[in-house]
Amino acid sequence: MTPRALDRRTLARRISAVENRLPGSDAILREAYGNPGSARVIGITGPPGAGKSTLVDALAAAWAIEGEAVAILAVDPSSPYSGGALLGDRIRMDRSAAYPSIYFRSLSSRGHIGGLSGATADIIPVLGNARFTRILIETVGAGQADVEVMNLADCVLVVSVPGLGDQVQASKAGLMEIGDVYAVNKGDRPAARGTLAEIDRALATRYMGQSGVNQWPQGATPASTVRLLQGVEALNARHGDPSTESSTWRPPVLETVATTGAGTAALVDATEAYLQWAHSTSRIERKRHEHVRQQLLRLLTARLIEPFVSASGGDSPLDYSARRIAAGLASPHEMAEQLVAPALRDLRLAAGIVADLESRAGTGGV
Ligand SMILES: Nc1nc2c(ncn2[C@@H]2O[C@H](COP(=O)(O)OP(=O)(O)OP(=O)(O)O)[C@@H](O)[C@H]2O)c(=O)[nH]1
Ligand SMILES: [Mg+2]
Repeated sequence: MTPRALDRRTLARRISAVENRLPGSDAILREAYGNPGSARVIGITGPPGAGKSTLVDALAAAWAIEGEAVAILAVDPSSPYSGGALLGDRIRMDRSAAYPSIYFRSLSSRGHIGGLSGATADIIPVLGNARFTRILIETVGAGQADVEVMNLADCVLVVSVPGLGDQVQASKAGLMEIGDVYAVNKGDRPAARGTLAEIDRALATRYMGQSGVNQWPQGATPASTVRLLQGVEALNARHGDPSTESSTWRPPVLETVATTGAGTAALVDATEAYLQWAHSTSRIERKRHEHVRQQLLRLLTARLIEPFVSASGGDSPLDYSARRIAAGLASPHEMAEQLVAPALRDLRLAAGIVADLESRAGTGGV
């Protein structure tokens, strides 16, 4: 299925409007959030040069052949000056370029109040609303912005490569916590098997005695891999706690050669299996609700704090208050109370706010 009668130019204009909060973007978002379609979001992350773009290209083509309408979002958290890298991505997208149902878009703007992840969060429903069924998001596996973007995905695919060495892999421990499916790319290199076994062992340590709903085989558990498994809570949040939940997903580890496409069919299957499971256990639904809550919280925080930090001419209320604290006139706690008390009164930020919103909705106010 090709996207709804929304031509590429209209879609690009909508995304730019949302990305940069241009006039009209709220109308676009209202429609998109209310009618987000049935898209599944797949995040692809991993170290620089692992072959993520090549793999995304192969995966997009594989999904397109199966009749999916695929959107690719290349997100660059590192800097807005990355024209070179993104141009490189375009050049490597030569397989997917053959399919009219594949749409490519890069994103490096910081014009959005929620930063890169805020912009990505808004663009996902816009793509879903345009009837894309698979949205692939590529980021470079480095830093908090990357993790935030990956949090928006229904399924996170971590791409690793042979030969990075135990040290480097360990320093990328963050990546070992966020994957739903692991791919060891560059399987044509001799060291690929070793890397695959290492990741598998690391996961086996975590899932000891638990086969997982998908029954992936487990290996031994050498102590050296334990350090890869810090941040147990983050892992549990994604996969369910193996010790308490009756239904657990044990992330599979697969070998690929992105340049030839070898292993990509199995990777598509594993991803689809995860998505099926996450849907059937309502994880996708719960996570999406949580995303919107988090986004609202970010926007509320930014809006409510703004009057305190902005200064028209002289001191901001925050600077003024800091000076009063330094002069011994109030404790920080007392100062915060004083600052917020009138705002709370005015905004009626108390019980009853939902009733107020509902009554306004009833009269067409919201
Ligand atoms: N030998 C081999 N080379 C590969 C494979 N997959 C990708 N490459 C090559 O690895 C290089 C990097 O590939 P990219 O797809 O740009 O990797 P990336 O992870 O997107 O890179 P960044 O976005 O810059 O982090 C390119 O020269 C690819 O042709 C593979 O399976 N085997
Ligand atoms: Mg890339």
